[in-house]
Amino acid sequence: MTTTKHLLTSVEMARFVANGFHRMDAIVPSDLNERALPVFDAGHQSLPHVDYGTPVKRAFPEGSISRELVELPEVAGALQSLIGADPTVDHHAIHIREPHEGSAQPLHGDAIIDTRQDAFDVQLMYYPQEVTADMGGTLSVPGSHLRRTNESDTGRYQNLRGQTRLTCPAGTVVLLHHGIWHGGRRNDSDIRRYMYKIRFNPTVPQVRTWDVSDLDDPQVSAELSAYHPWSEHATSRLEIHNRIKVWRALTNDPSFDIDYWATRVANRPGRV
Ligand SMILES: O=C(O)CCC(=O)C(=O)O
Repeated sequence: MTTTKHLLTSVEMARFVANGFHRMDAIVPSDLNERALPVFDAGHQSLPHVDYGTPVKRAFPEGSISRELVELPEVAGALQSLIGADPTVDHHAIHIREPHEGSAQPLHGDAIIDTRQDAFDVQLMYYPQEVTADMGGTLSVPGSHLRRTNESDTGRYQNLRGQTRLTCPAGTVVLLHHGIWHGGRRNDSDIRRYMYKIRFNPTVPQVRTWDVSDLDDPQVSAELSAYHPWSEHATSRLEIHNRIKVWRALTNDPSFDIDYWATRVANRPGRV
């Protein structure tokens, strides 16, 4: 991943920290989408086996769909911004929602409780075909990623205010924080729906890995202060507090704050 041309801005990074995802519609060229469809149709065995923690270039040979996907300038730039240079591949998989399959996947996060506040994995989701409302697009809950849960503990929630069910044009890529609550919806259409997921682990500190020239833009704090409708107004402050901690880590600025919240609760006069 060599590009520096398509790095995210600080405002976009702050939006990711608040929402837990970065969406890029129709950025994959149609010839790559067309090549991907029969490969994905053949299922998981059509993917090369990748050991946990394999560097991207070793995991995905030159000319492979995966390599071309991650080297698209918009994808490479967004990945570099979110996870830093030279991430490793944790795992990759093809997710298929069968036509009229009759059930949805329960809401879940792809991890046991993960308490990291100064690092996160990025999950890439790639949709090679148009996903319409009845095709069981991926449901996700914006802003849920910093609410620590244990894998499928959220499975009993059927619907949450503010959830989004993905519909998108062919060639859409979404990059997600590993903690986001999500699940494949029921496919009520006649069409098989494909999603290819790659999980990346950082190998460098995730500090100022994006285009920081707008770091002082007041819109950064505005993005980090977003409220999501799934939690009460007061509880939403906990998420903003969590985001302040993530932003401090990402910018290596322990003094960053919004409305003095983190400074106030860390105040211990006289203690080292
Ligand atoms: O099929 C989908 O849309 C989501 C599947 C998924 O992300 C999962 O199984 O963890």
